Amino acid sequence: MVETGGGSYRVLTPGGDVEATLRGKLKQGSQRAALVVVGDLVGVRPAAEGRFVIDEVRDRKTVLARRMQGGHATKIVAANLDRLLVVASVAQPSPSTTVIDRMIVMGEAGGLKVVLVLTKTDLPGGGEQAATLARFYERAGYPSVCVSVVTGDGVADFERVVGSGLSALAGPSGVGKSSLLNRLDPSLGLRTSGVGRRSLRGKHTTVASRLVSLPGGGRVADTPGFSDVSGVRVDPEDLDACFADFRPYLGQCRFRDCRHLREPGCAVLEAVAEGRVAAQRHRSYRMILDEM
Ligand SMILES: Nc1nc2c(ncn2[C@@H]2O[C@H](COP(=O)(O)OP(=O)(O)OP(=O)(O)O)[C@@H](O)[C@H]2O)c(=O)[nH]1
Ligand SMILES: [Mg+2]
Ligand SMILES: [Zn+2]
Repeated sequence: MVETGGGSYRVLTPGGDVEATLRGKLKQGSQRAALVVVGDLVGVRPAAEGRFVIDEVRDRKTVLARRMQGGHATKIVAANLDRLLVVASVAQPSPSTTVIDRMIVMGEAGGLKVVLVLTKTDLPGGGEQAATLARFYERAGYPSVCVSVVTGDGVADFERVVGSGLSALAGPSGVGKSSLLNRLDPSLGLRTSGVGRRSLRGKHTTVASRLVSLPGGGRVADTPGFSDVSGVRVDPEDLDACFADFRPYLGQCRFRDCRHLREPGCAVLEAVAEGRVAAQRHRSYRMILDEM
């Protein structure tokens, strides 16, 4: 399923795109907010008057989910994604490792590969800033691409990263997510911030979720509600495994239920003390754990 909005779903079939609705029974059978999401593998059957209905949803390989604002309910945003592209700009807005780390956890928790996309390298000092961040996250176990849609630097690298499978872009407002997609396919004409943007504040510019097929291959989910990264959805005991740089040490702590906060004999804390794990990454871990 590649696009939803207003109760209608666009489904890619071997014979082309079809518009479909959910079969009433299937729709009512679940209490979940989103029964069918972008990326879902669905079965469609022709119905009366040339219409189609979705009558089957396959098990999901991965899910990208976020917590609803102010509540404990979670919302699945997309399914079966292969990777999450965590987008941060070197400036305007300045990058925050805390925000980046939260988004990484969101991807890890859903079983996605995570790739960092560092944008606006054309801005003064941007190249060095991007290289520093790339090195930092490389050490933590995450690859990155540095890109500028102004100079075109790194655009080919980005295109290679998204060139196969299903990806989603996550990142705060204004980091250049839509600009990147427009650069790969100018015919998309996605709205980018600038003229008229202010007046749209508070509303969702994108009301529907959709998967964009790129000319160079691959599909990218352009889903609303991704700027809000406060809603990490993961069980507290699984949070440590969402930090790639902690993983080599998990299971080596003295206590089996070690939270890696101040426990004696903690292998993660030891790695932090010895500089094998960045202190900043551990701070992000503690912050996210504190909020749970
Ligand atoms: N200098 C520079 N500016 C850029 C670059 N990419 C995007 N911008 C600018 O950054 C602003 C925000 O870009 P968008 O593509 O709208 O950002 P977005 O991440 O889609 O933002 P939301 O849709 O609000 O989440 C626009 O004014 C772009 O022109 C870049 O590589 N270099
Ligand atoms: Mg955008
Ligand atoms: Zn520990």
